Amino acid sequence: MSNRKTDPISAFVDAGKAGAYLEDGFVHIESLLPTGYITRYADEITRKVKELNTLHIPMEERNTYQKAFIQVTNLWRYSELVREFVFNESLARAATALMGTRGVRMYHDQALYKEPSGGFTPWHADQFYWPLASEKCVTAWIPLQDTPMEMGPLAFSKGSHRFTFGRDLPISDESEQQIQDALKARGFPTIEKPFNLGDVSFHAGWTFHRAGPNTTDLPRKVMTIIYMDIDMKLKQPENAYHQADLDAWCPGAVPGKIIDTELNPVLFSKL
Ligand SMILES: O=C(O)CCC(=O)C(=O)O
Repeated sequence: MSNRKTDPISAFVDAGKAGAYLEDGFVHIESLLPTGYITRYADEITRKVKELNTLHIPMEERNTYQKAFIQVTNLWRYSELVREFVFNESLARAATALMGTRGVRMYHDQALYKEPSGGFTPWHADQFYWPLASEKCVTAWIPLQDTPMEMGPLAFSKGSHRFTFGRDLPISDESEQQIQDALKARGFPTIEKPFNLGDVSFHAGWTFHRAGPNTTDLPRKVMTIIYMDIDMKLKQPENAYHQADLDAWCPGAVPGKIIDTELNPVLFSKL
């Protein structure tokens, strides 16, 4: 990870592959992180997910969103080891290169564990939830094990970050159906393939994505890091989700001003 000239992230950034991300709205990079690097942190992430999870109702009593995954957020605040993983400077540099910004800040992190028999993740675009003034925000999706099709790897609608239909739909059965139909009608291809341990994808805030169910008897463990432009400004909240996100991820931030609270440290800066 430390050898800038030869590590895969530098190779990726230096090869100028950001163009594919900007064009497609996502990029799946194979073998971006050494497998040993991920396994060093995976058990601690899982420990924290078990400790902090508040969703304890049986699968059959859950709604579609709850069936999709256990969601535990901002783990970096609860574990020094997870903080080290989430603050990985090389990953933040890759996010910076993809978005073409002068650096990135933390928006938040979240673990998304799709349990055995966990349901599908409906089509949605994350930025519907986020009170962010520009589209320069990106999620790194990092599986903590090999993720074959039966486990529900993340799937992307290629080029859909420019498609405005469905941007007002929260994750739900309605978003799954309506967005699916609209993307199909407009001919956006769905790109869905397994992830090997070490693969990382990055998707933009407005890119539509989903995941299939987990039909295996093992949990699909995934850690995500959500980066935003170092100069990202807060947008005036337009819905209850925006307000909830503002309260959770950047309390005290002011509409029209750069988001710079203690929960939004700079993770990489070119300066
Ligand atoms: O992991 C999943 O099933 C969904 C992930 C997702 O929606 C995201 O990372 O934005």
